[in-house]
Amino acid sequence: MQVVATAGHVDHGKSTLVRALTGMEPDRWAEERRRGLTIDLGFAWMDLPGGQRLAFVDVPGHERFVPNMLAGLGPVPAVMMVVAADGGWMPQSAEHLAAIDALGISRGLLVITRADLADPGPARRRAAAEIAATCLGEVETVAVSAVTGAGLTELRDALGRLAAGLPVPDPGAPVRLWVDRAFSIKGSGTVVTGTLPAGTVRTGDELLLTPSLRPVRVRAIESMDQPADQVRGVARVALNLRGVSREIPARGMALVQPGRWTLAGTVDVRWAAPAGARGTSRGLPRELIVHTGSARTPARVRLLGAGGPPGPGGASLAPGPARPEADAGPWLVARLTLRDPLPLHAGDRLLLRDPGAAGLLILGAAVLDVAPPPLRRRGSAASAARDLTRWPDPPGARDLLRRHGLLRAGALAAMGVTGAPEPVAADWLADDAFWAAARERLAALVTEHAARDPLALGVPIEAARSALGLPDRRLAEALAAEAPGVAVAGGYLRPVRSPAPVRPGPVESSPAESTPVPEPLARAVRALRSDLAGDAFRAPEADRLRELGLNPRAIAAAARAGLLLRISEQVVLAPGAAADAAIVLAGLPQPFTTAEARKALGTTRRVAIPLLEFLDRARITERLPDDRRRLRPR
Ligand SMILES: Nc1nc2c(ncn2[C@@H]2O[C@H](COP(=O)(O)OP(=O)(O)O)[C@@H](O)[C@H]2O)c(=O)[nH]1
Ligand SMILES: [Mg+2]
Repeated sequence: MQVVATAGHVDHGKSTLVRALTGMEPDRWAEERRRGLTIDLGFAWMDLPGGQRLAFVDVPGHERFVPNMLAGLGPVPAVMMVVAADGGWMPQSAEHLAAIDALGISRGLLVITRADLADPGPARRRAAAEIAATCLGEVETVAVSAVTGAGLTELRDALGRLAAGLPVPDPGAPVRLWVDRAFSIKGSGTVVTGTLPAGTVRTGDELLLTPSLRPVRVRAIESMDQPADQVRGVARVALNLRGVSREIPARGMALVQPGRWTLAGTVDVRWAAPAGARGTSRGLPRELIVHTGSARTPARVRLLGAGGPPGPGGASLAPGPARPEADAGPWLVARLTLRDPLPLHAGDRLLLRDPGAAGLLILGAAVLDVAPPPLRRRGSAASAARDLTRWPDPPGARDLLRRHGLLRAGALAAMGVTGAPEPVAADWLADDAFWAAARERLAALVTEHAARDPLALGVPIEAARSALGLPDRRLAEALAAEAPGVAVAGGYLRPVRSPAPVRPGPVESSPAESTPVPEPLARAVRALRSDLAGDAFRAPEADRLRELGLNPRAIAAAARAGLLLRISEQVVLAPGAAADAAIVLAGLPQPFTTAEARKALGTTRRVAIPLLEFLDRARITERLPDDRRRLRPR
């Protein structure tokens, strides 16, 4: 199935044509039929000669109803431009064509209607020339009369060729259904309709209603009055929803698949400066109406700069702290602050419109960034513009990562770009250059710290994270693992080959590994130490001690010889374990709970509690009245 919207001046015969092709009435309202005037969107469909279904979204031509027209045009892939033979090229012919061009709709055909009333030649030549100058380019043209039926067969064939030539969208694409109608049916609840451009909707699916992101469930689906279990775009669909009260959905809201869209309140966009002053840096209004899909919202406009052309290669730019004085290139980059946030992807098209006093302005802008970083520093607008004028359309993962440095994989996917690299840590993606620079900064941080304070334990990972401005501790860990000359131990970063200084303390003061002990005891101790090698704080269980013949007397002897650290009767660790525990605990936010300590040490309560008490006694840690602990200052 495909969906085509009509376009053209009022009274040029759009609705009559849809009626003649489909046998259905596109003017749904009694008032429309009484006045013979399309006010709102109409919907009808036909079977094409090739067997394909083609649905029409019939739009109003009257200038007062342009917003309704744009709501119908927004999500469709193709248009049928209608010009009356006796009417010729008219203001809304031009306005609708400008909208088609701004939205980037590149498929369509031209129909000269009312051909029984006048020679279609002049209207056809003018319209074809106007259309050729837009992204529609050269289109097939058919002259028809809905009264005599002349040309209708040719038109059906031309529509068949148009539909057959349209790309088949990806059934796995993220679902975004712009609501163009919402109503309630007694007994079944809320129904919304819209043009599904791509992706698949199934009964039972959970979708989010924008802008609230309230979840709703698809109870039933109809497409062209037929019930369906699932429907793939392109299609006209009606969804019966569960989870919404009747008042909630309205035209301009969208149903989106969770996690696959960014609800954007601020977007960076780029457009080609039109001829004439308006829409260029000089004549740009401070506020514009943004149209996309069936939505429209006012937006504040902040011009960032001008330059171009996009893509790799020379972008010359006229930077300006406030507003560039002159256009240095054919491309303008601006930041839009939307009054109502919209579900968007980088690469989406926005129609920017100003029905202002200085004459109608329609611009077609490409969305570059749906979550742009704030422009805080002086000159950051100009440098953003310099960068963004060169971005490809649509932008790719690398462009967004270059700008943001770091992004979560889910956030990047919700921006709608492909080509994401492998994560650097957990679900974090990084720009190569950003990551390399961060690695260098981390190495420098660790070296400087060690030079300043050679006896220190090193830089706690948390401190490194915050010094580098990283949003997640795991990023600091991943960087440390990669950084040249940096070793990680117990939550501290220090230069390689600089051993951790052991805290001097009463318990660790006799590292007398050489004290002779009987060989069977030495063997038992070696076995126990190898148990502890991988998991320093997992003290062996009583069974294991018994198996090794380590009874309390043997343990006491080994501890006296400095071969073991005896924490309690049944808890034995390697010598140095207390110092290592101190290093780990120093990496925790202070003070910490027993549970936090246990987790950080990777051990059980059986070990953690006596170990903490041991550290308290050794005056390494301090127990607070609320049972939490902190490391004592050295
Ligand atoms: N003679 C003639 N009249 C037509 C033809 N198509 C439409 N009309 C008339 O033109 C008027 C406007 O048509 P309508 O479909 O409402 O135009 P729309 O505003 O573009 O939808 C109506 O009175 C139609 O009957 C045609 O091919 N020949
Ligand atoms: Mg009409």
